[in-house]
Amino acid sequence: MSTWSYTNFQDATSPMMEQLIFFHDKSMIILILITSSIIYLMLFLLFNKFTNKNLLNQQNLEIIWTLSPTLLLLFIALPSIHILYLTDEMNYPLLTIKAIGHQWYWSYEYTDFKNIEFDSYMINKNDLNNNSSFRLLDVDNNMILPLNIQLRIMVTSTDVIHSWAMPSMGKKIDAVPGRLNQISLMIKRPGVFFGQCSEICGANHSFMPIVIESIPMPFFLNWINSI
Ligand SMILES: [Cu+2]
Repeated sequence: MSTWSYTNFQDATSPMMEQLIFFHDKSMIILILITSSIIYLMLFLLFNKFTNKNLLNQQNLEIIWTLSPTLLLLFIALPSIHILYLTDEMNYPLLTIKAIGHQWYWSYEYTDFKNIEFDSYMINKNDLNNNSSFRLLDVDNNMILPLNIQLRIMVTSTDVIHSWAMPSMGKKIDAVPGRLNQISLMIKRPGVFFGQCSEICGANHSFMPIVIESIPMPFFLNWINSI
């Protein structure tokens, strides 16, 4: 999870988030390369007294400084589009869970099983366990999901637009009333992961966090049977 003054990405929990972080790092390297070379050129131009009588018409130079930015942009655009389309890929999900936004809590329906649905409210400040809970992030009923399984989350809302977001998995999708949005998800690590509603949805927008608890498949089936 993200803690105080942590400005970087959270550790990736899903393969898609790993790819997003790789792409971010790659484009940052290109960005630094461009910025530093431009700064160097500008300073070089400012602080020297050289003149070049041939610089009035230099076709070769113009070809180079038109083509090189084009190529750089292509090197950014192609992987970006690749990842964009990969995030939309469904990959034959084995389990579907419906996440429904309400003012102001989430509810989850495990539609592959009979009558498994529950609400997920933030734990009030007064009810927090000081040793083990996180203020404004922990909920009374975690969304429990199995590890290493292709999942599908269907997201919708009953009142206003909310947004279901889980940063460590690279997922964020709007919960729109009357519309069913879907995202695919594969969790590669066991643990408890935190997200928050990411669409300003009313007075208690800040108080409808999302908690995913990922556990191995046998434990998940035990949990399903125990409900
Ligand atoms: Cu909301």
